[in-house]
Amino acid sequence: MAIAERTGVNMEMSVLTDEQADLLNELGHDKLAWMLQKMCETRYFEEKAEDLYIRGLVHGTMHLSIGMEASPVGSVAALDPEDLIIHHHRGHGHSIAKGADITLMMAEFLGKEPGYCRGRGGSMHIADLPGGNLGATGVVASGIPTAVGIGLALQMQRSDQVLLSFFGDGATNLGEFHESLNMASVWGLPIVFICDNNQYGMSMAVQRAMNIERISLRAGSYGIPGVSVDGNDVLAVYQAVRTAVERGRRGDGPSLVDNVTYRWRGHSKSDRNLYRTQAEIDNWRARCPIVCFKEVLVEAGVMSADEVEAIDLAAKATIDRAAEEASAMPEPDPDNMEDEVYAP
Ligand SMILES: Cc1ncc(C[n+]2csc(CCOP(=O)(O)OP(=O)(O)O)c2C)c(N)n1
Ligand SMILES: [Mg+2]
Repeated sequence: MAIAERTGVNMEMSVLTDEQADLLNELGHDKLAWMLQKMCETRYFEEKAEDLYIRGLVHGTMHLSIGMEASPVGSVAALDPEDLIIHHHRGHGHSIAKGADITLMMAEFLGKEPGYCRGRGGSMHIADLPGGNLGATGVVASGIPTAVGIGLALQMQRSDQVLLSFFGDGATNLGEFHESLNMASVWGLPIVFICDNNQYGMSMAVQRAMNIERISLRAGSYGIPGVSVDGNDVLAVYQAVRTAVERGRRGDGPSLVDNVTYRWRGHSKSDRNLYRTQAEIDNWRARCPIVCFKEVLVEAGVMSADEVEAIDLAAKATIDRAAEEASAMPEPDPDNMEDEVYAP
């Protein structure tokens, strides 16, 4: 089945529209270069993490977002630096886009003492409070009510900050999602609820778990705007999230943005991909968000093909260097390894 027919979202990205051209002008060269850099860093970070895992250097599991990079990067690109994010178990791209130190992320991954959570949290718990990244939990949907609490605090403080609350498609079937959107709507909180819709919750296809065509339709129940966009098109994501961020900053309340995308890898490291076909995976791999963005940038004359590849190579070098530095960092000491694991 064609992707557009299956998802109800127009995903033709090959021709540069007038709207895309205006958006490219508005964003400008440096911001677009930053977006490409963050997408490439996310891709290479996860490829490196997977490699380290296969070599037995990472303990526990991990959830890779390879193929989904446009969703976190396009979303965070719509924020001002002082704005906030709270994300979920598939959150490497969110952390990288929000400016996390990649060496410290890699150190956390490898269980090293200088890591973001002193090596005690691992892949799912990369938080960077000074950078406005309020972290994630592995409990599906539990970040969404937390976002409502943060949004309420921002409102009570009369802050100009906006919060992005990220979650997966599966999370939108939990009660927390519905209660949170209702409460955020009633209170008019400055939150953008963003679904990184990779179309599966573990092995459950999104269409089998709901009887509506698009997740964004759920916004109607709570009287807030909802939109589903091509989540492999970083410009489309940026545009939708920017509109929602502006609404939040004006004090007009929350919105829901559904970024329809796809994860190329399995759910986590124990996945055997028995619930989907190779043809389906190949179909989405052919629409790589990074390749598509590079094509748009070159086609629009924003950058030469050489510049695009230089950004890609620099991102790869950043990740290789981060992995090397993190590998040499010390592990927690047996005497202190329970620090910060239990509440005092
Ligand atoms: C409350 C809760 N139920 C079940 C799980 C097990 N679990 C971990 S990830 C996941 C799928 C979540 O799907 P989705 O929200 O679409 O996020 P994705 O993994 O696709 O990024 C499940 C069921 C959990 N961690 N927490
Ligand atoms: Mg999912």
